[in-house]
Amino acid sequence: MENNKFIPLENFPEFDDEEMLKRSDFFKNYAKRRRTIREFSSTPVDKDIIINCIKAAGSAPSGANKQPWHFVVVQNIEIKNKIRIAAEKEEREFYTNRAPGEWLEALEPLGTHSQKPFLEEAPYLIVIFERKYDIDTNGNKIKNYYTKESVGIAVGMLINAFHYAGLGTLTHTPSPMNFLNELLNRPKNEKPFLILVVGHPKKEIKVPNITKKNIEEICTFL
Ligand code: IYR
Repeated sequence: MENNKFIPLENFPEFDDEEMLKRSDFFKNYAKRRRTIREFSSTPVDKDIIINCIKAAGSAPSGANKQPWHFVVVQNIEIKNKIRIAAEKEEREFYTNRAPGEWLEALEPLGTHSQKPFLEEAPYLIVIFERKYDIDTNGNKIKNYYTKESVGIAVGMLINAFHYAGLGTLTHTPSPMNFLNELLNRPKNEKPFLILVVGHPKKEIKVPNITKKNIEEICTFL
């Protein structure tokens, strides 16, 4: 019998060195144009763009290829409103009581606060859930592996996919955010990972005057 456990590597891109250098340079320059957006316009965004980007994220590598993620795409204004109310409740607590002074100081350059109008204004909230374990048809638990790492990689790819498509994103993590399970009707094996707010930036907004570390600071060659 034919062994089809392994198949030929097909359709894998191959470029010469010069082309790879050009492509990596283009990608680096393009990636550096991404900014976290905190003020979104309500301009609609074609749902097929969202689907394409989630399909790209779904191609991410994951522990034992378990793909331990679920993406809930929220467009419905009533659900967005409920998310905003619940998130702002946690955020008010965070900014007034929960966050230590050192944390608030670290956030100061970003100008964040407990009001989160973008949760209603942006056309899409994508709530990403980390599937801590799977459940088979008999209700048995099936182990997943490296779920946090896997979902982190997928979300990184999602952010880049939206950036490549020309959309702005914000990684928003109200803490705690277990209210999202109930609001979005997700099972208990799924843990909210973050909310990715997606849409066009509002016209003429300002963003924090912050910089990224240079290559010497973030990288060591041995
Ligand atoms: N979740 C809060 C606080 C916050 C925390 C970090 I770390 C940030 O990089 C940004 C914000 C909020 O969304 O305001």
